[in-house]
Amino acid sequence: MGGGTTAPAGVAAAEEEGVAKAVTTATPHADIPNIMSSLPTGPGFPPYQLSYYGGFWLSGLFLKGIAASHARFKPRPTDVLLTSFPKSGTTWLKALAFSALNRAAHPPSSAGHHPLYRSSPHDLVSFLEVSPELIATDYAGEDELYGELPSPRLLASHLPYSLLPNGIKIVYVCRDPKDTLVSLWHFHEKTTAVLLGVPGVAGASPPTMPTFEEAFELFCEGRCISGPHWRHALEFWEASRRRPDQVLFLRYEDMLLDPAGNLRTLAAFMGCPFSPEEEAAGVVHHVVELCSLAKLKGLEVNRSGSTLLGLKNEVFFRKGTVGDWSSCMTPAMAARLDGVVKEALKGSTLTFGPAPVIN
Ligand code: PAP
Repeated sequence: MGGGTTAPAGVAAAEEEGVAKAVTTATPHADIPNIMSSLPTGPGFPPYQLSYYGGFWLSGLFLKGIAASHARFKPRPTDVLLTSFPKSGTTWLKALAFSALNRAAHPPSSAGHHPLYRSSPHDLVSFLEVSPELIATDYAGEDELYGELPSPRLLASHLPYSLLPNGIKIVYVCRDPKDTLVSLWHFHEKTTAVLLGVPGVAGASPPTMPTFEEAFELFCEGRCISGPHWRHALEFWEASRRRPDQVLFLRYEDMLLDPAGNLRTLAAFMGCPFSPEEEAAGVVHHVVELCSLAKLKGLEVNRSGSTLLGLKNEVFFRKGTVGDWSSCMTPAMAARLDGVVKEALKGSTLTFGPAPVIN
């Protein structure tokens, strides 16, 4: 990793230990299951068992998922991995990428016949590191992960860049950390009880949901799932600068401002640019419309169905706006978090929010 990755206050000691423990073996991260119980842990948000590994706070499922994906996932040149810090626009990105990639078989204008009418975006695009199958087998086994999926495969991940298998084309969606935290807060208000029932999520002591103020403090310390947020984003940002053909960096705020433009960029990056004929036929706008928050939120499957880990589909669709942080944070809290981020990103060119305009 490059500049700006200084550990925020409160994690420095744990970082040293956690980084030291991210040892390399023949298969990278193969030793995770053996060292999991000795990794640094402590309070975090959400109140799962979070352990510090490779510079990040990760749940037990994510840790096992790292080991399994390095050992059992065989990247193909046509794979695309949709990546994000949780609550940054993953569901939307999954819907857009799935619809763009599969538009020949499933025209976005086919209304009721499109797979998005029957399945949540999370059921159409699986997470690399967490799946009902992996949980059911407690991540044991040697079968190739997702080997049965036809190419081109579309998968997703909340893992940090440095802990992902190499050789996969990546799309990252980034969101302002203040809005991300508020989204994470609302999501976990609704889902923590269910998620704590999933084997391997809760720690030894009975966890309690923190207040927003407590969650805020933990987030500022980087002690949240996949945190620190800004370190997660920075790794992908730097990778996208080094290898723009391999890593596409999108911003949730830009996607809201210009969904069609960002969809065109996404499709071109995935190797399926929209043709002039498709442009003329309005296909781009059909995809944007189909994947809009209002559309997906209103579909019966997302109002009544449930998905990954038994969560209701509806919990993935809320306001979808910029600046909702002000509903939970005081201006002083916002300034404090902005300050933490600014300090951590010193020396890097990453900023949050819409992409800066370059004259
Ligand atoms: P995940 O990490 O659990 O998959 P993710 O989809 O990344 O969640 O984030 C959810 C956020 O995306 C929610 O934001 P909010 O809480 O601030 O409202 C959700 O409303 C928003 N979202 C979901 N689908 C869409 C969409 N189609 N368009 C825009 N925003 C969306």
